[in-house]
Amino acid sequence: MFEHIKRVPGDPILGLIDAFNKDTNPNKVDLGVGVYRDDHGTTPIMRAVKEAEALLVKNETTKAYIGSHGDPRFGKAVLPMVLGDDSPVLAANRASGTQAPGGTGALRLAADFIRVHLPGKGIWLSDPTWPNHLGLFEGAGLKVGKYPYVDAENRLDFPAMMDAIRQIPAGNVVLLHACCHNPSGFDLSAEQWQTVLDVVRERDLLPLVDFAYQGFGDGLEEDAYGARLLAEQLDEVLITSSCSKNFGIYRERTGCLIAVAKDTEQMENVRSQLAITARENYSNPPAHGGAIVAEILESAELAAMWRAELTEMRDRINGLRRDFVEALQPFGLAEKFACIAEQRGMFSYTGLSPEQVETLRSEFGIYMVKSGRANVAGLSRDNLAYVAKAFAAVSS
Ligand code: PLP
Ligand code: TYF
Repeated sequence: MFEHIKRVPGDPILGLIDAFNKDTNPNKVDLGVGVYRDDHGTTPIMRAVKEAEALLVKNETTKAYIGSHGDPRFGKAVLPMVLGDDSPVLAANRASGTQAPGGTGALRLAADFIRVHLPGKGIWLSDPTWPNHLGLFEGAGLKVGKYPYVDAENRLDFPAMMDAIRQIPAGNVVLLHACCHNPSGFDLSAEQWQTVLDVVRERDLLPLVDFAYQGFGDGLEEDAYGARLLAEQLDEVLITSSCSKNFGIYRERTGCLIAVAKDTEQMENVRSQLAITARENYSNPPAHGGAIVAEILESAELAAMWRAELTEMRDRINGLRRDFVEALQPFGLAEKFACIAEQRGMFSYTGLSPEQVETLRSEFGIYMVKSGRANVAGLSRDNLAYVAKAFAAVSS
């Protein structure tokens, strides 16, 4: 029965974890997989999360099923985080939250929902995008299209992006990264989001906003600008929110599919269908991560602690971006890599070629994704000068 099954290579990004761990180079630097790192290169548990978990252990009374939409406390806490405390969408009661196993689980829910309820419709992804988008949407049976995002000079190519989006047939879905674009780090300005809104409206497209890094770009509120604009101005929007990065609870698998509809009636209809989609996939989402998030956001004290920790992480990354460009100055490379200080979130498209990435790995023990994507959080005070020197060596 299984004779015909061929072995395939693993995920190239997750594969970097193994390769890095096996490398014996004492100077090795991990700029690969997208997890936050502190100055010691570790991915710590946030203090607010630890405190919330202590409370949960003490106060949790049951492990019974939480239901297909997840913990109602989680939904109540996450919707205002994403849409805004005084969101007109929430005031109009036209947004529904379904807790999901991570942002990935939320994306899969969205994909299944689109296949079943918008039959024949496809989804258009930015080129480049998070590689898992492609497999996930194709795996769900959707036709996948692409729109350009980065040009040959490693800059955001907004005109080409919009030209392509204008060609998408009405009724189809366009995936947009809310902030901290993975892999490029190039985000849209307020003015550019307005253009996206105009075109989406004119072309009658359904936006699916993937929001995996809220708080990692310019701030919790600032990063939500585009998602909120679309949700407030359009009748229908899907948003997939991930708590993996901003709460540092990657392995707890915590995310939310937010469905915004024209009115309460349509929202409730969609919501009832999403319960079926969730039930047929995994029945109920894992509870622990959602409970942590609810515990934090419901407590003024824990929420303030969490916001301060998130700000510290964001400031560290943005500081490293500036420091790294400065460290490249003596090599005459500050201008060439100036984009690193302008990009936002964990990732930077450096513009390095696959060959240069390979040399960084074989000669310097510096691990990056082949596309030239670097996880800026993997830089630190200790390795910054070493990495700058290595960049200079492969750039000459
Ligand atoms: N979307 C993007 C753009 C991502 O980079 C990630 C990262 O893993 C995800 C979604 C999925 O996040 P999660 O780990 O919550 O499934
Ligand atoms: O892009 C990244 O590095 C993160 C983590 O299949 C990730 O989004 C990478 C690959 C994958 C799942 C998560």
